[in-house]
Amino acid sequence: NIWNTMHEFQDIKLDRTEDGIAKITINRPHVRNAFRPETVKELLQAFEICRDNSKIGVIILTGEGKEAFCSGGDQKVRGNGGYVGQDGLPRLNILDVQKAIRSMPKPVVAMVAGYAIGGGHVLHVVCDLTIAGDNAKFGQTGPKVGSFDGGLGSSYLARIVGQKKAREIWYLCRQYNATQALEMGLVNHVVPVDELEAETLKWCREMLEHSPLALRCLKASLNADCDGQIGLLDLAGNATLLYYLSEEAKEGKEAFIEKRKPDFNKFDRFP
Ligand code: 2NE
Repeated sequence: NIWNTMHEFQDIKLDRTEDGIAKITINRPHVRNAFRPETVKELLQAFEICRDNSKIGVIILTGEGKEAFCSGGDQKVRGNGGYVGQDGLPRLNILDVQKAIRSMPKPVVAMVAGYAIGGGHVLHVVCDLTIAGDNAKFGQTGPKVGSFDGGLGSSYLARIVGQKKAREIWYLCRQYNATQALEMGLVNHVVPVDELEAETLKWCREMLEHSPLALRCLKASLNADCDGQIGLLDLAGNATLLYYLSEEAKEGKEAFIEKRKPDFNKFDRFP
């Protein structure tokens, strides 16, 4: 077993390999890995742990078992105005997880066996890459069950598969198999489900060989193309990070601390 527990949760599992791959598993197979508010809180915590751990380079998001990646919001705890947790408040906090995946400065890979449906489908859509088992099934159910995700679940989906296909997926609520998903560019690769984890790890390890800062900036750049000013915020945050690492930026800080005038003239002005 290559997996070591990073943190104990109730609804999810958080494991890691020695070489810097984290795996977040939604662990509610009795409801096809549907999420309730507590699941979502734990997912947010897990993503924060992975973000803050400098040894983690890539994160896998998956569901327990081979039946389902995730079947979306737990309809059994859906109340008026959202999904109701133990605190009695109705929430749609899965949108915060989508934001966390999107702004995570490390690649997030969806590893999909079985159903990726409804809000579970949206989760794989917002991940950077998707590796699917040959038993995977994809689709939205919103208009069938009285719900919809008009945010990234629609607009970003359309960036991936095109406007016509995105409308078909949402309006008709059909299910698509792994081959169809591959054909429409919805997933990166399909393998026999028994080889899913090995293949996903292979993709992760290829990314781990590459410059983390380059991957981080590429993710922010690709996001910025559709994320408006929030996309620019993340992209510019990376520019600031890189600038802080430079002698030029350090001169500004040191001059302030030493109560002297900064000497920026000693730095080259690049063409
Ligand atoms: C996922 C799917 C297609 C699987 O079908 P199948 O035949 O393999 O399993 P089955 O028998 O339907 O499900 C097994 C058990 O899991 C529960 C079922 O009720 C069943 O429990 P029992 O009857 O045996 O007690 N289960 C499955 N999905 C569940 C869910 N989402 N919530 C609660 N229990 C669930 C099939 O199960 C299916 O179509 N599931 C529903 C998918 C769905 O509509 N999800 C919600 C979409 S809306 C959403 O996620 C959302 C949003 O639109 C906007 C914001 C936030 C969330």
